[in-house]
Amino acid sequence: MILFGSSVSPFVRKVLMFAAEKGITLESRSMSPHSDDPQFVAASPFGKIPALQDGDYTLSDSTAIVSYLEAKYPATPLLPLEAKARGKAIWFEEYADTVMFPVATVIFVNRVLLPMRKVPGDAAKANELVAQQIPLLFSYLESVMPAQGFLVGDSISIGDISITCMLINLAYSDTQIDASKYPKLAAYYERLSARPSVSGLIAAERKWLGV
Ligand SMILES: N[C@@H](CCC(=O)N[C@@H](CS)C(=O)NCC(=O)O)C(=O)O
Repeated sequence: MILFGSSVSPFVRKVLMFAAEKGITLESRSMSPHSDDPQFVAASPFGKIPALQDGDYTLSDSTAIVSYLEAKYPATPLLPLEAKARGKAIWFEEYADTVMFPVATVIFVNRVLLPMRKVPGDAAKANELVAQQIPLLFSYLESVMPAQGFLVGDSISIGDISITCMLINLAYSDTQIDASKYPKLAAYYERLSARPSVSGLIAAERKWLGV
């Protein structure tokens, strides 16, 4: 199975971490959005990353891809089987993808990605989001965070993976979690980002991004 997309995208990293937690081997093929690579174009009709190719089957969108992988490899479930737990895990995935991402991506692009490409970023816009939006995002997470373990149940789920992958992009963007204000969130991020399923990616991405 080939996964197209650069892992500095939190959506691509989500799929790579998900696969690693399940022990699934994916061939990770680094790809920018809107690449004209014919295999990628066939897998991603709107040019977004990630996209998957599994033989003659193709799929775009991280949520669709992890759902496919979960159904194909049901061992070590990362989408909880119990109804209430499943609902909460998907909520945290959606919170990461639709509430955190619009904020995190503007900060990441302006503080890290554009400067890496020698294009000036809008530092004022990033600073404004860090000052005004990040406290709202982190306060909510702190309010739902357990002192130990995971967001839902006794084991890691798609909710943890999605939230962690979004926090990683914020960490690259000099948006650290202040442990004096958000102690449970800070400890959670330390635990989750140290997992072997993602720690190697973080080291490689930091090197590539120069952060
Ligand atoms: N909902 C999609 C979002 C994917 C997405 O927006 N990826 C970004 C990179 S982080 C992208 O490809 N952007 C290019 C574009 O939106 O045209 C998913 O979960 O995969």
